[in-house]
Amino acid sequence: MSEPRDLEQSQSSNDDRSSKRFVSDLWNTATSRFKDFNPLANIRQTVFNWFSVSEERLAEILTTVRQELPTTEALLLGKPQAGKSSIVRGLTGVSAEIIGQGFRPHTQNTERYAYPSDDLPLLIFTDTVGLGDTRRATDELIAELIGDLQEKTHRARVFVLTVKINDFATDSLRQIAEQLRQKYPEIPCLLAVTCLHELYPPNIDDHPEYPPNLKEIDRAFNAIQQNFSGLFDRAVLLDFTLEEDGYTPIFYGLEALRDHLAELLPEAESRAIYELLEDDAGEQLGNLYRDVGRRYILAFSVIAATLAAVPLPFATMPVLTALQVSMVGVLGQLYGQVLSPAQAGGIASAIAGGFFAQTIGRELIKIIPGLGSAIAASWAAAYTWALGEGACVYFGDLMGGKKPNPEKIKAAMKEAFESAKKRFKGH
Ligand SMILES: Nc1nc2c(ncn2[C@@H]2O[C@H](COP(=O)(O)OP(=O)(O)OP(=O)(O)O)[C@@H](O)[C@H]2O)c(=O)[nH]1
Ligand SMILES: [Mg+2]
Repeated sequence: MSEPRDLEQSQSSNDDRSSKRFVSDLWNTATSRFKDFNPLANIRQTVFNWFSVSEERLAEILTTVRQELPTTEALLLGKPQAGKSSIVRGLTGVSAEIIGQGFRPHTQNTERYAYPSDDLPLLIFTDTVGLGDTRRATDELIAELIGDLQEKTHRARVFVLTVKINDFATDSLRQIAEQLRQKYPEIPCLLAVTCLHELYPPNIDDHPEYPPNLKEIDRAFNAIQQNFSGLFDRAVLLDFTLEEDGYTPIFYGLEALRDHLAELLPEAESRAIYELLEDDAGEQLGNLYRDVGRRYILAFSVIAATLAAVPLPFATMPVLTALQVSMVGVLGQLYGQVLSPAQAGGIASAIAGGFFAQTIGRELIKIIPGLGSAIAASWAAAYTWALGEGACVYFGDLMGGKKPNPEKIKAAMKEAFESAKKRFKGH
């Protein structure tokens, strides 16, 4: 056992060692932090965040939009006994009770079936009453259907137009499909052709590999597509039978049906999302992009003012124009549009319209020593700002899937120009 002094000594040497370790740890962390402390990187990150739309915010808005988006709906349409309920059964697994006997109309009222379950309704299948059913006037059914469709639910929808492969008495159904297509061009339509085995040659008593490669089927399928041309976006061959019918698989073509729906639904949903974006969500998203856009516009406007302050008339015009065109290019990129300088130039002159003419006039002011340049500078800045705002409206419409509205752009430019002129006048 060492002497008390040693202990103290060892204690103090321990303290010494641990404080040394503490200091060296502190030093290492500080140096490593300092090594990591890269003010340039932070500035770069800050500037990057400043000039880019925050993904989190974007995701937040889109998530709320998605949450607001009611469940997507697939509406089954077709004549009685065409196989509508069989498709619903094939996709949702509901019992065969909903299926008819094959000769008299079965479904009496519109029924909705949630898929995969009522508590998690990712998709709603709306099974309708057969159109052209003598008992209930088709017009009444159409009115009911349109009534449902008119409900402003922002619901994404897909029509599933069901036609038996050997049914060519489909004039009234085609008229109804035309009516719906006209009224709801945004709702995609899947043409489902059913009961294939009714056209199988006698030597075939079960389903061939899918898709069937039989001329009888091809001929009829092409004729039906011809008959409904322009009224559907995709077509699929199906044969959904009951267990007791003895065909395998029972749901022949189910995968193909799912694939087509899977391709059409996002389109329907994205359209529904766009519709939703018409409302406040669209406003929020628009503002999110607009706010970031304005940071670019400010930078470009300040540069434009500096350029325009050069007291040599017309000297700066080409540079100013080039600057404004690259601003439009950068804003395009922000909104997800990759543009060549020529395209950006085209857009700049398209949305600027009359403003350019005025530019010329302003340049002449430069002749007035001292004063000219100041006016030209604030004018150039204000004009660049207005052009930027106009470009944001233009690209915002494109991003919203809408055709850019020239009046809206001009109004936005005018308003922006007036307020920017005031803002830049002080400078
Ligand atoms: N073989 C075959 N039979 C089918 C097919 N689709 C439906 N069926 C049969 O045709 C009959 C009518 O089918 P449903 O699904 O009830 O037809 P629906 O269009 O809902 O008829 P309604 O409710 O009356 O409008 C039933 O006996 C089905 O088994 C199919 O693709 N192939
Ligand atoms: Mg039915």
